[in-house]
Amino acid sequence: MSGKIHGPAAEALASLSPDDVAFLQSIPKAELHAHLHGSIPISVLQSLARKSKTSNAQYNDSITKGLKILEDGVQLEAIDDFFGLFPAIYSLISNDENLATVTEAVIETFIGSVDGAPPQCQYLELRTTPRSNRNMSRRQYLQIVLAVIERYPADKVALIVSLDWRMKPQDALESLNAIVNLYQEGRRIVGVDLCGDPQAADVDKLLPFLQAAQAKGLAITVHIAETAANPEHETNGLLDLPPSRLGHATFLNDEARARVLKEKIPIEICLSSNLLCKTSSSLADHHVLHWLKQEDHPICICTDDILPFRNSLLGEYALLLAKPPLGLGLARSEIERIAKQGMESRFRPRPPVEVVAEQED
Ligand code: 6MZ
Repeated sequence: MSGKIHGPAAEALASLSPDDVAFLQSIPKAELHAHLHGSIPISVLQSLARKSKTSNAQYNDSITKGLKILEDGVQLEAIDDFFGLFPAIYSLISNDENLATVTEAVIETFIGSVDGAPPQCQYLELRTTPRSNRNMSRRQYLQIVLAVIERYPADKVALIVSLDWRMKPQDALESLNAIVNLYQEGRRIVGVDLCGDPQAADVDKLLPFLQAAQAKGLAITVHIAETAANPEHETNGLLDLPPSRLGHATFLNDEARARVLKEKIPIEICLSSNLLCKTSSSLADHHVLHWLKQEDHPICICTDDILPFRNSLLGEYALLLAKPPLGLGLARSEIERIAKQGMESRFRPRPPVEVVAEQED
């Protein structure tokens, strides 16, 4: 099944000359904001669906319907519609074998050479939310994902673990314990994220878990001000952490923007995602333009969810280079600078907290 990209990124890419495409392929890039279950190649999901259809009594029409929407490319009225796409995906990936299969497929999509093309990026920080089900605990979920990630060199792939706004405190605690224990065992977790449906946001509920992870030495990135409805006190509470990076940051007010600028917090920019979820009305209105006007404020260009958005990291960079209105028409030197900022915004693996042995006299 076709892995071709669609939407604004595809249009921007198609408008470039072969020399421009070769230029974009040649610059070292980091993908720092990609959700595992949102990044599964459609062909892999379809193959899991075929397997499940013949062997799994729980296969149902809503999965077929969900897959069809993903195959055709999503048409969203608003970001609220986006989160309803995931139950069909999750229902196909509830055992260790399928979870390992999709993890490998996503890593290969980003850092492997697909159809002979150069890799999308040189470094991938993949993020996922640990989910428990009758087949696995949250810790086991993370162990399966980490086992695949750790087959690759440490300078190529690392894991960010997401907490979800919809988690109950008990679920967040279970996730936190699994994250911290695995991190202290030296597993390749570099950071913790906060994501999920912004409508379910409750900063007071989840902030203590982020603070606890941070106190153990983990870097924090948060989906912040993703919609106009995210309240000021939530944004301020998250900025108080302070996070090491911000996801989206679409609706920061002037005060918050000034703080982010002063603290030089890198922003993960997901152009296609914002356009398709309609949190940005056009590229000409996109908040990336604000950050590009600031003196060297670090941003990184990311895909978010290539499965529903049918984009690619190369396509996201094409949105920077293509001439308006298809792209922002930035100079090559500026795009090189942005890509370098992305590489510099990586979370470095930190040494796990040492257990100090008692000295013998
Ligand atoms: C907020 C998002 C997201 O974690 O199950 N997710 N959360 N905003 C977004 N931008 C539009 N895109 C994805 O990957 C899928 C999960 O990531 C979060 C959602 O909670 C989604 O269920 P994992 O691997």
